[in-house]
Amino acid sequence: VSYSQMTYAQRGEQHSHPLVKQLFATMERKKSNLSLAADVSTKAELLGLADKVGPYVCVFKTHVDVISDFDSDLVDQLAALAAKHDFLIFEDRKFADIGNTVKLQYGGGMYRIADWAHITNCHVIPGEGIIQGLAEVGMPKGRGLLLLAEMSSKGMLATGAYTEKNVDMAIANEFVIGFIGSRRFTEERDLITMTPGVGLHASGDALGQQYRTPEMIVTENGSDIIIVGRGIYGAGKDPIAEAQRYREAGWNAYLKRLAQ
Ligand code: 5IU
Repeated sequence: VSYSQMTYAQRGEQHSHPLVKQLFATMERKKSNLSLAADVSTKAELLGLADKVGPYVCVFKTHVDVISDFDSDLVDQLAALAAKHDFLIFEDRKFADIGNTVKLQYGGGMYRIADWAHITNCHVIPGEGIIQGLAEVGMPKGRGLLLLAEMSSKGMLATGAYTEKNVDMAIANEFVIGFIGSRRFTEERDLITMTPGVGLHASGDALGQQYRTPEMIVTENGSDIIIVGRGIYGAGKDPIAEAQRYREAGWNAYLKRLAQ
């Protein structure tokens, strides 16, 4: 039986990676396969969103390098909110350099991403060394890595053989817990998929973003987690109401998949 036909709870019970076990358990407890993409530019906005929307998400996705007043207190407070509201933190860093350099970028610098982000991601354009470099820092800390097998934007180049290479590398590397992409890619190791570019109404933006519905992504394509940003906190929106709405849409799409 395909993982797409199993409940998140069942998959959590039999998963070999402790972080993914924790993720599936959180998803089941909160009945949420929703991740918030918090692309906001101040510490106050980021923490405000995490506190408001935290109860409805399983993963809180950050771009810490867009925060103008970043400091170490921000990550302490974010970690406290993650504990309070029961979510994991995903720094969408999209590493893309050689193994030795990404080690420094992941573990050090001013952000010290590996110290607080449960999940991060990388492009495999440099070859497998990037995974090995990140794993040297992240594995001892119990972190997990997603590979960028596809992107959501118009004209993106991660297709065909390149996407397939991502799948091969994910299967072969214990540190990899899954993919960013639009669908389930493999039945090996229960590698998960998280999907950005999800919206209930909008079809895209002026800079190439393309949106698909939770039903297309979760029910039809077998993805595990929807990532939603401006659909929740965009201009004129009530983030709590929208987070509830997206949580329900994502969860119903998952229940519909199980019932297929
Ligand atoms: N994001 C994408 N597409 C991708 C990848 C990441 O949109 O292929 I990889 C990020 C960018 C942003 C979020 O942080 O996901 C989507 O935000 P909106 O829902 O506001 O478009």
